[in-house]
Amino acid sequence: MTYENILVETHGKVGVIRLNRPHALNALSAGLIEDLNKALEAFEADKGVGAIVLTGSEKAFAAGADIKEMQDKTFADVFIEDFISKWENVAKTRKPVIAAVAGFALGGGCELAMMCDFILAADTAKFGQPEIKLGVIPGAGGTQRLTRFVGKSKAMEMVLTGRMMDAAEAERAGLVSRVVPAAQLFEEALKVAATIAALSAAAVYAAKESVNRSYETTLTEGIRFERRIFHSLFATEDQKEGMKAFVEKRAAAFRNR
Ligand code: CO8
Repeated sequence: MTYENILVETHGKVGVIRLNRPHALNALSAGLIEDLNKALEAFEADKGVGAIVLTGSEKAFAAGADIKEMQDKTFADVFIEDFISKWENVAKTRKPVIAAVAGFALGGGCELAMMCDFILAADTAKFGQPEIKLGVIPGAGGTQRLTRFVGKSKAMEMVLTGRMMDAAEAERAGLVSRVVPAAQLFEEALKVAATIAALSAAAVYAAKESVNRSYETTLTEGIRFERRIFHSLFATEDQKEGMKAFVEKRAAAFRNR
């Protein structure tokens, strides 16, 4: 399938989605989000894909929602269409999604990266929530997810002033998992995604669900949830194979599904 606003390819068991509106720094138009949702759905259904990389260009992961498309909308327009509600699909994807961010990740672009399971950043990456400068506030989780990532003080400063954070600051603050030289970003993201895709799919889904649970419940409930999911993995062939392979000092051959 070909798309107008994204490029899609697979590298072994890794699905890659590249945001591709170069004339607008990958601004997130309705068309782009529609393409993104379709591509995610296709990778989610594809048994040959075990992990997904979401990336942009050297200059921009995405410079936010498309301001030109949004500027004339009225309150009734955005309220009735529930503007942005369809933009959350990345966060609902069950397969791991890694954001590989170079250049600008602003507004909805930063929010989109934060919806992924983790962010690998190029040393050129710049993160920000500049919506306040447009007379609005973040609308796709920026006030909520950024605060959970970096804490109240830094999130508040960024959301209130629109200041950008560079890659080094983003790593110090815990927004990104790692920073790599820009020229190595894509290869590194593919490598990490391939590592995940080679593991037991049941264990990978369970791990993702359990870490995400920590955002939505108390510590006691989260630990109980984790323990039960941990127990359930003893029902899989991959648990038998993974532990047997360790004891036999060989690489595990997971079934992956
Ligand atoms: N929307 C539409 N067009 C854009 C956007 C955008 N967000 N960002 C850049 N462009 C366009 C520019 O208009 C320009 O087009 P043209 O050549 O036709 O004039 C082209 O991309 C190149 O941009 P610049 O010339 O401005 O490039 P610079 O290198 O000088 O500056 C910046 C780069 C700093 C990134 C600058 O473009 C900028 O400030 N962009 C806007 C950033 C912004 O405010 N983002 C927040 C948008 S609001 C939002 O995201 C609300 C969240 C909604 C939820 C989203 C859910 C996922």
